[in-house]
Amino acid sequence: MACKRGALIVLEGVDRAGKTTQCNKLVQTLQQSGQPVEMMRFPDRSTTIGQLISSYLEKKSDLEDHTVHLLFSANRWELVPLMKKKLEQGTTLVVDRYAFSGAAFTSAKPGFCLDWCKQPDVGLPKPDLVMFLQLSPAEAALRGQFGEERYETSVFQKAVQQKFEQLMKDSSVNWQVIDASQSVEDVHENIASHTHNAINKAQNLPLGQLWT
Ligand code: ADP
Ligand code: 2DT
Ligand code: MG
Repeated sequence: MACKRGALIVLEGVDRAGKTTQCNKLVQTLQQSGQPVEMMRFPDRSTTIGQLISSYLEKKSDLEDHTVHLLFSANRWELVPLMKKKLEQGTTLVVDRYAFSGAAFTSAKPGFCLDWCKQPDVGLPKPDLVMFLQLSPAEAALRGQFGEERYETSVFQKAVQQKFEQLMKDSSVNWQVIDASQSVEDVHENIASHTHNAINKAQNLPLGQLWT
């Protein structure tokens, strides 16, 4: 019998919503239950393209806005062969940010429309589940100050949140909004339950193409 494919699980959300914390916990829980699983994150700062992005985010270099948008997308595309291989081998991928961050962050800049921002990522492997960790700016503030990287300001984050809300109206994507204001454990239980369902469903479905 052919091996059942893994699921592509994405966590999105604003700054300090708990994406990285929850991705790590989810991977740990799935590993403990014997599920083949790996974590990925975008941007993946380890590649040559990722290093250009990282330097931009750290404000060590400036890049023209369209250019950096395309680099973020290229950073996903360069990992597609590896992602497909892992999924086909039955490994579930838990991904910290994906094309939705790409479209939300660039379209929050003046002069960019959401539709243009989505185009470079059309046809990427389609996530079986995208969980949006919802947290108000006031609750995020209780989790500490903004960092030093580009985009980490309250005005910009509010614009990004609005763009995510627009993206979530698209019913071709399996969105689940998660209340990220609960304890780490409670949020984890909710996320794990949605993930188990998505893994079971994905086994019998071909991998889709995003925004096609
Ligand atoms: P993100 O990756 O979305 O920016 P992180 O996972 O890095 O968020 O979490 C941001 C901060 O908030 C960290 O200090 C983390 O320990 C804390 N944190 C994460 N989840 C919760 C939670 N449910 N309740 C309280 N604090 C949290
Ligand atoms: P973290 O490494 O802390 O998640 O921050 N971003 C991300 C974009 O502008 N476009 C993208 O395509 C992606 C994936 C969001 C990464 C920062 O980069 C932004 C915050
Ligand atoms: Mg993070």
